[in-house]
Amino acid sequence: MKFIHTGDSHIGEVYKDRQRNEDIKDAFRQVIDAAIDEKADFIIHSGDLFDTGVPSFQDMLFVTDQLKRLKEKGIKMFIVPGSHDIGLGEETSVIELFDRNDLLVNLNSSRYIKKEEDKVLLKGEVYKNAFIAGIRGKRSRVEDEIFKRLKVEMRDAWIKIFVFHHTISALGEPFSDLDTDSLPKGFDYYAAGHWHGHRDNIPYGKGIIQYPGSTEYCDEKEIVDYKNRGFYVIDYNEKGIGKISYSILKTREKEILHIDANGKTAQKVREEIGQKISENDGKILVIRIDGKLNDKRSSLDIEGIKQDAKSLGYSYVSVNISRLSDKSEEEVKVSSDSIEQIEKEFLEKKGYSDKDIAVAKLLIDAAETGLSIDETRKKTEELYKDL
Ligand SMILES: [Mn+2]
Repeated sequence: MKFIHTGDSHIGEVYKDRQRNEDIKDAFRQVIDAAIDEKADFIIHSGDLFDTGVPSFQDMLFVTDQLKRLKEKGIKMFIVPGSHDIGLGEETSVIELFDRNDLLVNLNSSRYIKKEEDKVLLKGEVYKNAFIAGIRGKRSRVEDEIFKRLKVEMRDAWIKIFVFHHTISALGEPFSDLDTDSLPKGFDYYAAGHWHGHRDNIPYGKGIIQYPGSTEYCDEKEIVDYKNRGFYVIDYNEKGIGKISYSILKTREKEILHIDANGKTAQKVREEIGQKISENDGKILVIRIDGKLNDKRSSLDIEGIKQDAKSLGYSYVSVNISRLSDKSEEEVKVSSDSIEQIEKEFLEKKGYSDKDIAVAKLLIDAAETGLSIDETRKKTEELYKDL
């Protein structure tokens, strides 16, 4: 027996770039192809099938077509709604629409989960000698209380799979949203999603936790940080889990350029980039420019740089100047001594109007005092009325 574990497909408008959004769809299509080619018994999807809880009609049609291909081959997909699949109310999800149309199995559909005052009863399903249960992700980053009250109705099977959508503390990432120990015990395979990196074989009880990562790079940071994208193929039999392999998806070649702009003019930086890139067949290009430019930052023609690269064949170009400074930043010398006065003087010298400075002060104060969004909005409106 064999199943595929994938997650974080993010079908939707992840990028403001048509081609990249098509790439994302293509990666999902490759997973479906693999399930059919490998004659998988079923697919486990650990959430974020869509990038938004209200996907476009076109994106829903695309997913429908892919799920129908699986259904024709008798391959079921078991899924939990991810943080991105969930609608505004936290409880509903577009995933349920596909469940009711019998195109996938939503493991958090009301037939599997029952909330009582002090506990949450979770049922799963035994399918092809595997017991499968799971808990959906959450939209907010608040620690999920549901895990503390969880009672799983365990059933006998060759293997037991638990599907979830959280960044566990064991990963050591800066933003974890679930204490690893909160996961229910007694499963053999913990199919994790949410964190887009790829991490194998995290021991937990008698089982293992696995993150396959997203099927495509979902932003510039992921393009730079992650080496490749893929999904797991897991063999199992009456003795439990057998061989596990990580199947690499075919994603575009990528090129990461680091440009040191120190003491260079904007024109020189553009020329240097021009010398470092060359004709190609649809690569992804990320250019990170840092240092101190000997020109105004705004004189760097980012659109022009992108056009230069696109004319050579790059399919997607991202230019990152968040760590680029320019010489105008030195020119501000402040003489005030209180923090509030320094902020005010700095902004005045940078040429901001009294109105801008008042808004900036309000936002700084709001951040410091932890003012709620509603209160901040109310105060901002009051401020504009006065002005
Ligand atoms: Mn995700």
